[in-house]
Amino acid sequence: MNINANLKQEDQAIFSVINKELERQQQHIELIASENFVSKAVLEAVGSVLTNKYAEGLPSKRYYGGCEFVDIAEDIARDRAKELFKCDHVNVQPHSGANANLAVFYAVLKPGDTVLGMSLSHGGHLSHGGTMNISGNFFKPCFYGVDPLTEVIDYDEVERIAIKCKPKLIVCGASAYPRKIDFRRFREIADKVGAYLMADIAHIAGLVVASQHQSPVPYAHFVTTTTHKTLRGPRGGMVMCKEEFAKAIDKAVFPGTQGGPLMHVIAGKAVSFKEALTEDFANYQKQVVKNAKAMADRFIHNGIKLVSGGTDNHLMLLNLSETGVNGKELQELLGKVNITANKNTIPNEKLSPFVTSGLRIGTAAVTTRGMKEKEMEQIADFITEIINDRENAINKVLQGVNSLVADFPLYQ
Ligand code: DSN
Repeated sequence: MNINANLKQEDQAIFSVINKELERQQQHIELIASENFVSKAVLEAVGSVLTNKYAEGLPSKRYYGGCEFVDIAEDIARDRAKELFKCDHVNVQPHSGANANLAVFYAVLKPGDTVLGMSLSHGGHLSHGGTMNISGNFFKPCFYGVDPLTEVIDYDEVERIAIKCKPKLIVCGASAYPRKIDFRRFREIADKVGAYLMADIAHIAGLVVASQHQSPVPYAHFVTTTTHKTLRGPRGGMVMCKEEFAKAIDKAVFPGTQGGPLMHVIAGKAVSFKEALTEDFANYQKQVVKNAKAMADRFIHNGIKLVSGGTDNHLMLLNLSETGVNGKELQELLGKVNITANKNTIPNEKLSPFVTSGLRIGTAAVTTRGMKEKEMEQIADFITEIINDRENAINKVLQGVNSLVADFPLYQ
């Protein structure tokens, strides 16, 4: 079955969008820290007939007939996830990371209970108690951030805040934090105040699998993740937990916060977990971290300030406050030279979240394309030239980007 041929015939508009997006992905340098490129095998699983199937419930305990094959897919996904993360229990049904987080909140909290999470402007995520999100509206949020001088988490300060606000749940994990997170220390703090600990490893899941970051699994009561960032699977989420919370988590996902699971996506998750169990994947993650370090070093060499002075993981945050260009302007200028990144708030941000003084950069996607340290330096130089010379640098940098991406084909 040639899906694209049918799509072309039936819906020229969407066929054209998909082809243009493919071209964009091929021709741009993708630096959004939460994005990656899945394998063709994952694409095929997600684009499969499994999308036709309703399967509310869990394998062998469904509310629909005809689930004998999707049951196998979900069991494979669960077994592989358990092998990858060495967790007691996993639910692979959450449609997204935010849904995975919501399921944990629903499993252990009552409306009005206090949650301590990392502040959004210091790198946290809106589903960790953000006041514009259900997590901060139905629950009472309090926040920790980074130390104003070092720009890294000060665990003693987190402990002081936890003692003061007495949370029932502490959330660790971040969307824009370039340093390692000490999950063991977070568990000590949680134990001290009698709180549950949830680690959201959406960004660093691939690094955790490849031992490039401490695993939270031995320490956190709940571990949530997306499957599409460094883990390089299809867009989706999952929750891991200790055996004692297995039933509560499964119930919180369905029927608590979701209806039918997306079985085509669960099959895609299973395929990506198989890939993540390989030596190649571990080497890929090592290269992601080496690439981030090489790029960060080059920015520093070029005189660009980085939040916390560098990176330990797959991402870095440029502090643009002394450059004369803000995050929004830089994101737009980079768009003109086919470099995709996102503006981001930095600790103690003075500008609005729509403008920002920062740019977040990640190396997961460019590493999937096969780029290494040399290319990271080249990309840091492209971005530095744009920061320094703005519109005047566009023609030259665009030529450099075109020639770089031509050497690293994608989906060909
Ligand atoms: N939106 C994701 C990110 O870009 O980090 C987090 O959900």
